[in-house]
Amino acid sequence: MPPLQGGTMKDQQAEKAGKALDQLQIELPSWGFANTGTRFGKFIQAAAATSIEEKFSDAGQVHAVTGACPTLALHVLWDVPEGVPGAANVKRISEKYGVRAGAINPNVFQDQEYKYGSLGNPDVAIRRKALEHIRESIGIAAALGSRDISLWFADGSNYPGSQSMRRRIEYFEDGLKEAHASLIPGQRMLVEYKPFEPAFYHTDIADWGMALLLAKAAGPQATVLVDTGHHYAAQNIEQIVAWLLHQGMIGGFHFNDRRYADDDLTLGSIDPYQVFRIFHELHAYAAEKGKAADIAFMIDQSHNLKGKIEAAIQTVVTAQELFAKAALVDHGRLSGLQKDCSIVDAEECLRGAFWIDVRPMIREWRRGRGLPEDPMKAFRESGYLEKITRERHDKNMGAISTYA
Ligand code: RM4
Ligand code: MN
Ligand code: MN
Repeated sequence: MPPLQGGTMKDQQAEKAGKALDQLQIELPSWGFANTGTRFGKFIQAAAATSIEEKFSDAGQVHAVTGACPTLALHVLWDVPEGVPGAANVKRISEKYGVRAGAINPNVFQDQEYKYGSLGNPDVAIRRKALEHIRESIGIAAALGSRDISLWFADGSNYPGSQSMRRRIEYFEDGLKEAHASLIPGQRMLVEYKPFEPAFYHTDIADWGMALLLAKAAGPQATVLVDTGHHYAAQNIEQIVAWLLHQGMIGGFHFNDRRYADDDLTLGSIDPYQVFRIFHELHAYAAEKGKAADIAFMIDQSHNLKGKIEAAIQTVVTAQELFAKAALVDHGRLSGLQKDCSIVDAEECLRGAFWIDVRPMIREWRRGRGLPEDPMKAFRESGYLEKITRERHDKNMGAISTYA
């Protein structure tokens, strides 16, 4: 690529990367700051957040060093168990720490009644209970000024013949339609899919096709949420993203990485090229249409081994690096090469961007915005971790770490 007048190729790349980074805001998950575990037990961290206030405080630290995380996704039962009346307190805390409430996640999987499902349950009374909870969540979102209601369902069955999969499609269509009717203008409903777990025979919303059809059935404010960890190992996720972009139906991402199943590992830790390819689809779409798709970028990870705040910072930095790299693909040149079926050159055009070291450009971008060049170092030097470790130690260490 020959340099254009008025700037070296490096300058142009830095400008492109910077423009992309200006647009990348990443939502943190409240549950990513609390102690969580595996099926076998919890490893308690002394510094983990023990309240909604501490979650906002921790998120504020990630935002302070990255400048990229102005919102925090909330899980209703874990964060706002009082329902709509609890919204005022969340608002107060959110203002105190300079982080807004993001997507509201209803919880229709934790209560005993949901053993055989929520919106897909054969018992109409339980379907109603789930619907009422989703409506309450929509009310919380309205009270907090949150745009997105993020829906994930654990619904499914473990044994062939034990449930009517087809009947449950109807229950889901009806329930989502009714929930959609409670949305206020401007709100969105994001429908998440996942192939298995906790159900191991059938999951009611198992893949993007099912999520897409249900979102379409629900109404115009419903779209699909792609959790990068919710696919089978060989799945081409960027192709799913391409399809959803084409349909105007991609509303959000849950970022994480995986090696085997829904591992919730740090984004890009296992396969950074996969994340790059997803970002490339988004940038290529924006270049072609002159406008980026309206997508909520959210993290959905829970770390047992890494420190929670450090893991969040590492994820945001990784997302920025891969997003910036993907922004450096020469779309004009690539589309010419694709037309000519110049396979090797087209592939190299894409792959070449992946290998550009964007870190110096990102440091520069941070400097220009008054942010620390190295967010992790800035966090470690802040003394915050030592402070919360002292303050929260006793509370966390008294927690139960076994599920037995
Ligand atoms: C699921 C899914 C959802 C999350 C629940 C708790 O695996 O990723 O987004 O809310 O876990
Ligand atoms: Mn998720
Ligand atoms: Mn998940």
